[in-house]
Amino acid sequence: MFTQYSLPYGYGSLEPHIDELTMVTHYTKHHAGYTNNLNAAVEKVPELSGSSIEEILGKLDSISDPAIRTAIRNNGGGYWNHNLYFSILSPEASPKPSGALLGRIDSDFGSFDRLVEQVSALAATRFGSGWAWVSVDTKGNLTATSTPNQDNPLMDGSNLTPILGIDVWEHAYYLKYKNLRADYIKAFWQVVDWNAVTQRYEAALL
Ligand code: MN3
Repeated sequence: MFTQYSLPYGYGSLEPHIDELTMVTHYTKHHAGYTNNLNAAVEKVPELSGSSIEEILGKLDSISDPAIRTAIRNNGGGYWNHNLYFSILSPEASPKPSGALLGRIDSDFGSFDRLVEQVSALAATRFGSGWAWVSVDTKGNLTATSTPNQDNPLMDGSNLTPILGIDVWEHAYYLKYKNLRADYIKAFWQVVDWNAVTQRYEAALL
């Protein structure tokens, strides 16, 4: 049984950057739905029992039934992606990254501001629904990419592990920002918990 990440902050605590109704709907409807649908689909594939979600997303091709494979891709992606998204947000003002992560950002992007620019551009130009990511490879190199739907870099055999993700599905911002996705992207950076991102960066290198 896969369970949703438990929010350590209130639904309204990211206001005014991310509004309460969006958070309630996003977490209790969308994320809960992906989680329930993932569990229902995985139950139909005995070979997957005991596998972690990361293992499952890394071997989608091993699922022979195409309908179940699609259900696990979409809902397993939705489950994992939102666990990441909600866990790297925080109402507390968080200092920008420092230490080894900042060094990597400087060498791979040029500067922290350049990272924000590049990821924002990927998020803004993702056509339709999807995500923009900052991922780390097994050597600690950082890369910014974007994927459609609920896909993520764990699915593509690239050895990239996302440590930050921006959800640019309309359900993530439309109640407050309507068609102004760029405004939501700017607001997103105001509530990123860089301590959580740093922990994910360090964990990926272990
Ligand atoms: Mn979403």
